[in-house]
Formats: sequence, structure tokens, C-alpha cells
Amino acid sequence: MPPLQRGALPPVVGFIDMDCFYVAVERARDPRLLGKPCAVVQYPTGQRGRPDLRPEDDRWRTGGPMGGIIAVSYEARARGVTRQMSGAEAKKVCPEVILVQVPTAFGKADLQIYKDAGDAVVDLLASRCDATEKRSVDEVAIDITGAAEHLLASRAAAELGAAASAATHLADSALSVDAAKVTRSSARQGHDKQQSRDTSELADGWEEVLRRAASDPVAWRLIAGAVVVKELRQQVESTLGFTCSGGVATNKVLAKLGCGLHKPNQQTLLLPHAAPVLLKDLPLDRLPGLGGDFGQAVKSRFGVQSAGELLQVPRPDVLKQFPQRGEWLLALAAGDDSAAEAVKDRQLVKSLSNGKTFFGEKRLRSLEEVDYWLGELTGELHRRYLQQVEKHQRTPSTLQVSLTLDQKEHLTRQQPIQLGSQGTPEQILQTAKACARRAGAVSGVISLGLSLSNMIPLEASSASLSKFFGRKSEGAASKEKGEKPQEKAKAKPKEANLLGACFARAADLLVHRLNQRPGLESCPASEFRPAKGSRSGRGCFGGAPAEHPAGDSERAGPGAQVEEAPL
Ligand code: DCP
Repeated sequence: MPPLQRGALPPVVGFIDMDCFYVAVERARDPRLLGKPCAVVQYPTGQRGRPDLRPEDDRWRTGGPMGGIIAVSYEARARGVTRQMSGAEAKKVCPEVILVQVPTAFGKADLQIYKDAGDAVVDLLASRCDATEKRSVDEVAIDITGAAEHLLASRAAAELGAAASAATHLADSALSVDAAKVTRSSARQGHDKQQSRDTSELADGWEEVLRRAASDPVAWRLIAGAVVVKELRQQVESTLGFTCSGGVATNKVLAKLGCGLHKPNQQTLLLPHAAPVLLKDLPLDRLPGLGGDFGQAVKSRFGVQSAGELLQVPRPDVLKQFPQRGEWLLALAAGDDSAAEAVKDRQLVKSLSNGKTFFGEKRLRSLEEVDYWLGELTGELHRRYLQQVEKHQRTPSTLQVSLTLDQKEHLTRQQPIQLGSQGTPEQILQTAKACARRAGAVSGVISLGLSLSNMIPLEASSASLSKFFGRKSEGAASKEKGEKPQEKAKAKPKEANLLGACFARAADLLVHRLNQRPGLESCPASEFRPAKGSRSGRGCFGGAPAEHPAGDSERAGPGAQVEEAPL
């Protein structure tokens, strides 16, 4: 094994993608589903007056025409069931398929069990990784450089080589190159070549790789990384009961690409020399950031379909057509490390949001109806707020209500909120209602959103502010000293002023911070205006999008085309 040159080498990056994740979570709840063709269906919810599904309700309902499938077990995929089919369609192609309904709460799909399961995976991975970056509910990029170096220092090269080769596909093997020709939509649906492999099928190319790695420290670190990923995957399965697939490379783009080549319950190593082989015929839409409109524009501008074809376009032409993203585009198509950022360590969520759409006849026609749904949205949001407090000791300091009217007018109103560590649903609801009233007379609401943002550490929240100023609440302080509250009456105006000044200062700071966010013009607290070019004609924050880190966003539901953010 060649000597390590710490720091001079690229990082060892892994990518983990859970297998048929919502199905896996349901199987953990009900082992009767194990090994059977099954799918998770999401039905339309939120008929006012219709009770939510309770946990004890029968969740094995067959699908009506409206329900859409959002997750499919590999057994059901093999029998022709695909995502986006209705429950009824799935039953037609596979009568034995078991359909499990997404739980509902507060009048809408309740994805909390899936989010919690995804978080549990991240927590487990974090114990052995230098950085964990949650990319979606079931995908995590991990920096495993430290763990790989540790293995290289503590285990014999032969042992590592044997462990990696027994568990890992090579990205330039015939099987992998074949799998890479599948388009993004087929890959997402679960293409027909997806199946667990016998380990004997992995041998293709490993002998040569181990021979070459003898003089290549980058390759050795990645081989050790493959062993780390194998061990992490085993740990996820034995601890949480979920299988997952993995990829290993020198950057997130390649690690994710490798990860998607062989599923379920498999892993793929993408060594630097394999990148050009793999990328040559790779459909462009398989690359992160090119699955949507931008990818379409690139394809039609140059008449190309694959990454290899894009690299044949003269560089100046690409840079001329795409002056801002041309360099990145070419690096991406070449599998260059510069196309991907380093794995960012676990991001704390910047906001918690919850929303619901009301199309057609369902649109909300009165403030009373808006209030009702704000109450429903509050329930789930309050639960997630409490989790933030417990897990991260952070509390939100701003509440925002957003409404889209059927003339496509978008209104947002926000105001500070002091929830501290024990905020109640009632507090959230009252503030939300106050915001909704500030939006004026509303009718024909087709979407309603409620969010809590500007998370601050608990110490900086209101309860601690008074502590900071050396005061406790009037009653509590008096009680401790055995005084009656009225005996402190004289001090009251001074304290009220002090706390008032303190909150005013906190509000000023908040406004200052908010005004520094892109898309907002600086303006006094009492008079937020939308930034120029924002979509909103009215409202505090205009069209500035709420911040949703990848890990906190909800899937758009059945049939949704989710464009993936560049890595
Ligand atoms: N999901 C959703 N709506 C979509 C797509 C997915 O709600 N339009 C949910 C259900 C999936 C989960 O997100 O289980 C993860 O999505 P993936 O695309 O990673 O697919 P799976 O994990 O289900 O399957 P695979 O094993 O192919 O990754």
C-alpha cells in the first residue's frame, strides 16, 4: 500500500440512498409486509368534516381512482407496479399487491414517521462520518475520509481489498455501464435491471483494480471507503431494519451517480479512472441539476443526449451559450471534482413549514375557513417545533402566513413570535390568525402556508432574555423570596421598560437580519415591502422563497416531478 499523503488527496465521499424508503418504514411497522409485493399510496385528504385516519385504522385499503402510489417494493416492481399508478391500476397489474396508505393527521398526509426514520439514519451515519449532508428524506452524502484513513492505518491491505471487492460493484464494469444507460425517469421508477446481485457477479475488474491500487493512494483510500460504506450499511440494517444502497467516489456527484447504478441493497465504487468510461454514454438527465428545464435546454441547444456527447462540443461554444454555468456544466460532464461542493455537515433546518392546497371547489372562501385550516396546519407545525427545541435547543422567532388566491395573487404576512421552549399550539394559531387578518379580506384561497423561521438558540429566546437582565418573572421571583407579588409593584414600570426595551432591541436585530436576506430591501419593521422583482404585489416578504434545506422539504406527493438541486 503506498504511503498516505494527508491533505494532498481528494476526500473520500459516500452517498447513501435508502431502498423503497416509505415501504421500508411501513415494513418496520408491520413485518407482515416483509418480502411481499407492496406499495405506499397517498390519497387526497382534507375534506372538511372527514375525520383523520387514526393509527389503529385499517391502513391496507385498496386504492380508489384518486390515490397515487409514491413508493413501491422491489417485489411489486418486478410484477409491473410503478410509482404514479393509482391503487386500482396497481391491483390490476398485480392483484396480490398490498397497498398501505400514508398516515394522515390534521387533514393532510402526515409524513412524520418517514421523516423521523430518515433522521434516525442520518444520526446513525453521523457517528462515524466527518460530515453528513441530508439531501432528501432518504438520501445522505457523507464525508468518510477520516474513517477510511483509520481503516487504512488499522487493517491489512489484503483484508481491505477482500472486504471491498466482495461487496462492491465497480462503476466501469459491464453491468454498471449497462445500468448507466437508463434515463433518469426509468431509474426513478425502478428499471427492470434492478435486482440484488450474487457477490460472484461483482468480481468483474476487481483483480486489475487491486493490482493498480498498489501504487495509487487515491484508489486505496476509496477502496477503504467502500469498506466503510459496507459497514455503515450493515449497521443501518441491523440497527434500524432498513436496507440501503451506497456509492463511493471523490465527490458527491460521482458518489450519488455510483449509488444509483445498483439497487437495492448494493453499493458501487467509482474510481477516478472509471469516470470517463461511465459518463461517456450517461444520459445527461442522470446528472444532478440537469433533470429539469436546464438539462433540456442544454440538450436541445447542442443536440446532445449524453455527458460524453456534451464533452465533444467545443468548449468556447458551451461557455458562449452558458456564460454563467458553462464551466460547471463541463466539469459535471467530465466527472471533475470541481463540479461538486464539499459535503456540508448536517444542516440545522432554517425553517419549519406546513401548507395545503385547495383547488377547484375546495378553495377557501372565508376568513373562517382560513382560520380552520390554520388550526389544522398548526397541529403538525407545533409538533415539529417541539422536536427542534428538544433536539437542537433552538426556537423560531418569526411566524409567516402565506396565501395564494385564485387570481394567482400571492400574499405573505409575518410577525415575530416568542415561543421559547414551551410554546403552545394556541400561541402559534393566534399569531397566525393575526397575520391572516393583516392580509385583509381574503377569498378564493387556493393555497395556505404557515411557517416558523429565524431559529435562534433557546438561550437567546425571551425567557433567557429576562434572565440575562437579571430578572425572573414577577410572580416567580416574588414567590422565591416569600414576597407577595403586589409588594414588588413599585419596581414594575422599570422592569416593564427594561424588558420592553430588550424586546424592542431583539425585534430590531431580527429586522436587521431579515433585511440582510437576499431578495429583501431594507425597510423599517413596521413597513416591510417586497423586493423589486419579487412575485408578490403585497406582503412582507414578497416572493423571497422560504428557506427549505434539502432535509426538511416534503415530497410533492404522487406524480410530482421533483427537480433535483445541483449537489
Ligand atoms: N416520494 C414521494 N413522492 C414522490 C417520490 C418519492 O413521496 N414523487 C417518497 C416515497 C419514497 C421516498 O420519497 O419512498 C424516497 O424516494 P426515492 O425516489 O428515493 O425512491 P424510493 O426510496 O421509494 O425507491 P428507490 O429504492 O428506488 O430509491
